[in-house]
Amino acid sequence: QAAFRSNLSHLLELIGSGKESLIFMKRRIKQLEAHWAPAARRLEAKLKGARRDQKQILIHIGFLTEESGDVFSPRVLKGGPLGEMVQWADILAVLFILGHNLKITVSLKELQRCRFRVIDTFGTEPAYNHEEYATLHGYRTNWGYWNFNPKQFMTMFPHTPDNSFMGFVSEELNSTEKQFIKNNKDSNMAVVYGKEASIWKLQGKEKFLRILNKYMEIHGTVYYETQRPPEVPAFVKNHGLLPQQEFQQLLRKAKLFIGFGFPYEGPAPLEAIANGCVFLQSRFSPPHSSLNHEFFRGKPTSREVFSQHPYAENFIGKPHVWTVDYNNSEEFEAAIKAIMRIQVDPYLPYEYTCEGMLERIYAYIQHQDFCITTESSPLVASPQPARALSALAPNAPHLVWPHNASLGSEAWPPVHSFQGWLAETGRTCTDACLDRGLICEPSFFFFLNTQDAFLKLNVSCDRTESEMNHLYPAFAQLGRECYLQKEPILYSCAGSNTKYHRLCPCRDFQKGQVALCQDCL
Ligand code: U2F
Repeated sequence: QAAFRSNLSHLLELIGSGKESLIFMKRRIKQLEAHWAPAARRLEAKLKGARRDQKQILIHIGFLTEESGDVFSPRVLKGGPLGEMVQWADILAVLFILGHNLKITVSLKELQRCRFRVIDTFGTEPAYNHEEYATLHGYRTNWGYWNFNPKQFMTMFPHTPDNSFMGFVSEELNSTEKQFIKNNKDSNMAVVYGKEASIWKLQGKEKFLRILNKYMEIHGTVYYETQRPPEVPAFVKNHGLLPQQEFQQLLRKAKLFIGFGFPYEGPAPLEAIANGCVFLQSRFSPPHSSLNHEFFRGKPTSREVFSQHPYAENFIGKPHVWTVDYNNSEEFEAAIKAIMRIQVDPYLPYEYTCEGMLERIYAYIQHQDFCITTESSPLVASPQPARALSALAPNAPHLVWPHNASLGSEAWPPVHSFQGWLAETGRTCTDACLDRGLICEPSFFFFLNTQDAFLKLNVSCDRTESEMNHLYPAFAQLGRECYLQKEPILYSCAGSNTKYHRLCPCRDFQKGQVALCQDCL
């Protein structure tokens, strides 16, 4: 039986020391200890004494091993990426607080065969995960092709629902702190996102920096070596790389946190928004992806990134997040002026609070089981057609689980959260579900991969084939052909083709906790 823990000293001992990266992680864990404890108490109360087994968990911090070259540790104090360490520190804290038995290794020699969960910042889409398919169809990269259940990959943001969203946390403020911050904002102060001097070399930034400087004092936290002058324009007040705690203090004063387009999808914008800043970022047109951008090249995803921080844009949005075209000076200037006039409250999505992360990881440990497949679960009913209430397609048929059906299984997520929809051509299942206020749920593809499902969705097929294709099950209007999926680990929320209407499994989700359905705890 696992028991919640509130004192993290033993965890700090387990982590060991020596590397700058480990020191950074330990400092973060210590700083957040006071935030984790009340969050754990709230979750414990919510779970009402539900039995939880204590797991033996081997945590292998692969990117910090000597065998992998450990490019991160030497750059911790030099403006290199910290996002990964933020996340690992929080994962360690969560697993320890939930009461599991941890062994932590940073050496390949200590890695053992076990039931894997892979911490995978940007995600791995199913087409890249299936070795044979990836090799045959040009999806083979340096990563991926491990033939895992795609839910075994755990990401930093909810990128593709094919993977599990792991996340990290940001400090949550109480109402007194929020009020204090609001009263003490300096509406002329902007902080630039980025710790490495290279971001100041990004093309075209002079124009918008000049505009910004007309209205605001610009601050930076860019690393520099004392013997060399900082490589930032003279009008920028550069504080140098700050310890996390001091960086938060700076954000508390600032009105604006401004991104220059890099780094992609890091923790800092969430921290800025949590501290009452507005985050201003550039729209990418055309979108960046592994097809056209060096940073994403070779990453096992085809995801198109439409701004520096898509999560901030899509899950938070205005008034906290403004995404504008930086090449359009008028649009940029109008945004700055508007931002200076508005008052915004500090905001942190629930899934990035300590309680939200504890709750999500608790649910994964309790319910995710990669040793059984949906195919073998003893379900005794099938989804039924229903009339849609969706504003998108008021009369479109879709599938739901009949309420009174006896299910004979403890499927997770529970099957009554399922809805099956036929997507418009060229639409991914991720988007088709979002269009209907739902989230794609790959474990439910199984219900749609039958001739009966096509029929119930009012699709009449002249011919049906079963093939390996990450877009299947799908329907091609031309030739009225229906395609079934032959390989279950290829089921994919990601991916589209103008030729196909994809059959999409969706589910409901909790507001602020997209990883969990309404009844998922
Ligand atoms: C992301 O990594 P980064 O490290 O570039 O991400 P940031 O958003 O800059 O934030 C990482 C942490 O750095 C901290 C801040 C954040 O929690 O509190 N920090 C700091 O301690 N001192 C400072 O002066 C400024 C910030 C992403 F997370 C990675 O996955 C990617 O590999 C990388 C490249 O896209 O971007």
